[in-house]
Amino acid sequence: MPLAVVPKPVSLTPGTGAFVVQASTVVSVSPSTPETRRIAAALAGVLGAETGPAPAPVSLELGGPAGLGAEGYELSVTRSSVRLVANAPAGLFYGVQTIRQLLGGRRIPAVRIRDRPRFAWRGAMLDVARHFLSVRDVKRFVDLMALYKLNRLHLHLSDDQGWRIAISSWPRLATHGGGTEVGGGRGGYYTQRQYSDIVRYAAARYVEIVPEIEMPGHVHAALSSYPKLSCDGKPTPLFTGIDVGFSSLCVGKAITYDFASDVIGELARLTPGPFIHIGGDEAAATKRSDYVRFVRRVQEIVGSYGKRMIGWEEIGRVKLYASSVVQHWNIDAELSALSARAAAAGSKVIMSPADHAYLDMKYDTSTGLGLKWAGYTSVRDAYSWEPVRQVPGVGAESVLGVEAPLWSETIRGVPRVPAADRDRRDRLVAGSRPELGGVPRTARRAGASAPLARGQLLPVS
Ligand code: TNX
Repeated sequence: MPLAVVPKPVSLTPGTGAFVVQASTVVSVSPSTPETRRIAAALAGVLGAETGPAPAPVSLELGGPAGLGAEGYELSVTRSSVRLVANAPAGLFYGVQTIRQLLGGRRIPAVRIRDRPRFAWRGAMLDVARHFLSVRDVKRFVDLMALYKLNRLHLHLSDDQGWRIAISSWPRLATHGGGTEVGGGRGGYYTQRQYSDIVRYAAARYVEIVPEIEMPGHVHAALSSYPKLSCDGKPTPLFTGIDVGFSSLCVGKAITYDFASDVIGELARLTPGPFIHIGGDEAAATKRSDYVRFVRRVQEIVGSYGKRMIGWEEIGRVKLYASSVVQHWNIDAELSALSARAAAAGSKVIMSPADHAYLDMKYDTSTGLGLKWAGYTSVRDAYSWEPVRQVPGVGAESVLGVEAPLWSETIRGVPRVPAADRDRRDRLVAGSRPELGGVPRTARRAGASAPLARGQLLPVS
C-alpha cells in the first residue's frame, strides 16, 4: 500500500524497512528553545518516547535549505534514525504531523519526504451559530486540523439562529441572542476568556483564529437581542429554523455603525491575527444600494482597528481595499464573477466552492447528515479540484488559499456523528490515495480519523 500522507507532500520516496520506536528511544531538538522543545515534547508524547540531548536517534533540527520556507520540512526515516529538518518551528511542527500520519503501531516506515505548502491559507470553518459547539469540541477540531497541516480556523460566530461570543458593550447579544439554536436546543456562547483560550490553544498548533460576525444579513439573533438595530424597531422572538436571507441591520440608522464598531473593536482586541470576517453573504433583505454603502463603511471600521476585512464573495459588489480578502463560495457563475471582479482590483481570494469544499454537503443519497443544495460531493470531488481554475479570472496570483466550511444546520456536536457515517468515513480514510492532487476533504476525513476515534489529542502544552 502506498504511504498515505495527506495533503500530498511535494516529494515522497519510500525506503526499505522501518524505524521501530523503543521504550528507550530519545527525541532531541536543536537549537533548544521553549518553542522547539514544545514540538519535540509533542513528538515524544506521540511516540511514547523521552526527550533528551542531541545526538539522538530521533532528531529535530532548525536549519536546512531556505527553499523550505517558513512552513516546509524535510523528513528522512531509515531503520536507524528519524531526522526532521526545517527553517522555522512551524515546519518542524508540520513534519511531526507527517510522522503522526506515518506511524503504525511503533513503526515509522522508511521514507524521504520534502514538503512545503502550496497555499498560505489552509483553512477550515466551523459554524458554531446554527448549532453551538463546546470549547472542547472546537479544540478537538483544531487538533485534527493540525494533523492535516491546516493553519486557519474561521469561526462563524453569529447568524440568524445564534450569537456566540460575549460582547461587553452589547451584553444581550450573547445572553439573549446565544440562548438557542437550530431546532430549539440550548445554544450557548463563548465568554471572552473562553474565546482567548481557543485562540491560544490554536496558536500553539500553528492555527490562527479568524472570527466572523455576519452583517448586514444573517443577523436575526442580534435584532432579537436589540430590536433598535432593525428598521421597524419591533421586538421579535429568537429563530430556530434554517431559512436564510430574511434579516437585515438597518443601514440608515446611526446606531447600526456604533454596533458594528463596538463589536468589531472588541473582537479585534481579542484576536491577534490580522483578519476580521464580516460575512456579507445572502443579504436578500438589504437593498443593493444599502448593501454597498454598508460594506464600504464596515471596511473602514475594520481598517480603523488595524485589521483586514474578509467577506463572502458578495462583497465584490463594493470597491474594496487591495488588503481586503474575498471568499468564493457560490456555484452560480454570475455571483462567482464578483470574486473575479475583486481579484481584478487587487484583492486576494480564498477558495471555498460549495460543490467541492463544503463539508456539509452529503456524499451521496445514503448520507445521513448534511445538505445537498450544491449537489452530492464524493471524497474524490472534494479532493481533486484545482483551486486556481475554479473561477475564470481568479488565477494563481490571486488565490490566497483554500478553506473548507462546515455549516451546521444538521450538525450537532462532533461526538454525535452517527456510527454508520463514521464507519463509512473510516473506510474512505483507509483507502485514501495520496497520489491524488488537490485539496483533501480534510475535516471530513479528520472527523473520522483514528486519532479522534481513539480520543488521542495532540499533546502540545
Ligand atoms: C450557504 S455559504 C450559506 C450558509 C449556509 C450554507 C449551507 C454562505 C456564505 N452562506 O448560510 O449555512 O449555505 O450549506
